[in-house]
Amino acid sequence: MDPIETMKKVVINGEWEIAQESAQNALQSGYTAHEILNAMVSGMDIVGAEWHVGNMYIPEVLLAAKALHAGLDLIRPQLSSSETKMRGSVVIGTVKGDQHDIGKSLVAMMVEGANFEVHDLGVDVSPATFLAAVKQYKPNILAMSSLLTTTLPFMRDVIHTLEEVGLRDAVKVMIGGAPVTQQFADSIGADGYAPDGATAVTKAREMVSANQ
Ligand code: B1M
Repeated sequence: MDPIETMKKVVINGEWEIAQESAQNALQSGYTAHEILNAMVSGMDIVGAEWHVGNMYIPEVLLAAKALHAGLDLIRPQLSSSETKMRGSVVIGTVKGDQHDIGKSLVAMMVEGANFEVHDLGVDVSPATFLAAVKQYKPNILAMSSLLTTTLPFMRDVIHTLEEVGLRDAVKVMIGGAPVTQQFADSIGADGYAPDGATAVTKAREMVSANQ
C-alpha cells in the first residue's frame, strides 16, 4: 500500500505502535511532513465522523488520537513554519476545581490533529492561569472544558476576567463538557459550544476563518 494511505489507515485503526515507523517510511518514500500530517488529519476526520454517527466508540477514538500524536511526534521537527501554515492557535484547559482530563485531552488532540497549534494547560486551571496564557500565547481561541455542574461557573469567571482586562475581544471563547449546553454558552457570553471533539474541530475552523 502507498505509505501515505498506510499513514491514514494507521490513524483510522488506532495502530499507535506502528505510527512512527509508518511515518518514517512515508518520509523515506519522499512524502513531506505536511503531506503526512494531512493524511493523518484526514484519517482523524473519518474517525470523528464515524464516532459522530455511532460507528466508532470512545476507546477507538482515543487510540486513533494516540496514533496521530505518535506520528506527529516523529514529523514535528520537519514541520517548519515555512512548510506548514497552522490554521490558528488554541489555549485549552479544564476549569478550576475540575480534574476531568480525558474529554479535554481528546478535544486537544483532535484540534491539534486538525493543524492548530495547541497549548494544553491541563486540569484545575484558574482564571488567572487562563488569562496569563492568553497574554503569553495570544491564541485565536480559548477553549474550556468542564465535567462538573459545580465547576461550570468558573467558565463565566474566566470570561469576566478577560472582560476586566480588556482582552475579551482579542480571543474567541469555546466551551464544552458533558454538563455544558448551547443555552449555558449563550448565557455566559461564550462564542461557541461543542458537544464533542469532532464538532470542536468544526467550530475552531469556523471561528478562525470568521476572523480572516
Ligand atoms: Co467524574 N464525574 N468525578 N471522575 N466522571 C462524572 C463527570 C459524573 C457525570 C459521574 C456521575 O455522577 N454520573 C459526575 C459529574 C456530575 C455532575 O456534576 N454533573 C462526576 C463526579 C461527581 C465526580 C467526582 C465529584 C466524584 C467524587 O469524588 N465524589 C470527582 C470530581 C473530581 C474533580 O474533578 N474535582 C470525579 C472524579 C473522577 C475521576 C478522577 C475518577 C475520573 C476522571 C479521570 C480523568 O479524567 N483523568 C472520573 C470520570 C472518568 C468520570 C466519568 C465516568 C467519565 C468522564 C469521561 O472521561 N468521559 C463521568 C461520567 C460519564 O461521563 N459517564 C464522570 C469520556 C470523555 C471522552 O467524555 O469528558 O464528556 P467527556 O468529553 C467529551 C465531551 O464532553 C466533549 O468532547 C469530549 C469528547 O467527545 N468535551 C468538549 C469535553 N470538553 C470539551 C471542551 C470543548 C468541546 C467539547 O471545547 C472547549
